[in-house]
Amino acid sequence: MAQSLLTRRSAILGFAGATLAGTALAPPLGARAAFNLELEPPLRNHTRTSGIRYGCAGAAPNVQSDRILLEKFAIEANIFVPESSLKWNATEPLPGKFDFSEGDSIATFAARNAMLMHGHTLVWYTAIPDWVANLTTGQEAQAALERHISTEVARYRRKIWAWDVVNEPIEPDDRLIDDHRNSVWLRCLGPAYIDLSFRLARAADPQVPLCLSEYGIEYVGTKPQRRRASLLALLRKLREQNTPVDCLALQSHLEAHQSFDHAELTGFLREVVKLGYRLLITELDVNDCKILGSIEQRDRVTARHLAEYLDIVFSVAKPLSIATWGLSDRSTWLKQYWKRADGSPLRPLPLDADLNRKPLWAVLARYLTGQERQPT
Ligand code: 9MR
Repeated sequence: MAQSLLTRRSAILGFAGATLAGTALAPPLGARAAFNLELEPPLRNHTRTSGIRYGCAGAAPNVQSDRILLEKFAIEANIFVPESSLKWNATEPLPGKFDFSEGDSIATFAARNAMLMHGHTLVWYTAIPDWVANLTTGQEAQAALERHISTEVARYRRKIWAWDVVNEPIEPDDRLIDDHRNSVWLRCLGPAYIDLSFRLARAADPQVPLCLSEYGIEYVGTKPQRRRASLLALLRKLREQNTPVDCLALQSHLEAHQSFDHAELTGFLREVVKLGYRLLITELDVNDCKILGSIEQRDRVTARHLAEYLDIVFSVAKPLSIATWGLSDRSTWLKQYWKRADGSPLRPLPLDADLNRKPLWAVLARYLTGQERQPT
């Protein structure tokens, strides 16, 4: 076991450009035979046949202390999503003083393991340094966007699979025009900040797919309904303006206790695709905070929930990629905000805290083959 781990580690980390496709996985001690998931090929292997990439979000290797988890990233995924390393507060903490140490560390790791990066994210209302939050005029904000977007996008040209250019532009609770989210960008430039950001990104890299990323559109209820309507209206407007947006990034932070609005979500996605946008699933996790029962029962519920969701998306269009927000339950952002009543840890990701594959992993494997559901 130690020997095979060592061999795998050098295969993963040692050779620039080495691919892991086809890496055989020894079943870890304690794996449950019933599923036999450990013998299945890694998720990234399916890209060859389906064209769909699998990614996961994590911290940069130079800040990441969990080397074993990092190895699993390279085994399972062919996209590395910097969870925070490319956000404005990380890359331009002071005006014009760029720091790409974390982004570069991920780029190096990705190249060594035949992975691409998903660019997350250029323009967001949060994760910005004070000097950005305190901008007050349109002129200042435009100058900041121009320098930031052109520098960052140019730096990672050909290393980025797709860019989340504008992140989370809709927030009905802010009660502003067209449900735009309140942000320094909206205050200084009005809704035109979105068009400007995409044009700057396109100028800095004419090839890379550019995404608008949003969450909270999956379920029944007045708020998701309003988000879908306002997001669709925005996407329509951007098309009319010829704004260079290629894709809608569906964040897909799912909650297993909620009910999908099948008809509305399907209709929304159909309209988005009709407008010419491609779909990506970019921040997938399945929150089991309110699911009662044993671990096995909870895992069954989350797996069913994910399958139900992917069925809806795949019935409209095959997404270009599916990325989970993390890989293993040992490290998930949800921990900070959600606690289970029974005090046990959440299980929202494809691998458990011991890095064993779970039923959620199996659902992903099924859909990543691209054959589970054909668009109707
Ligand atoms: O998971 C991320 C967390 O570690 C960061 O502290 C936080 C602020 O930068 O962002 C989290 O990721 C968010 C993502 O960037 C955008 N969609 C929602 C994600 C979860 O909050």
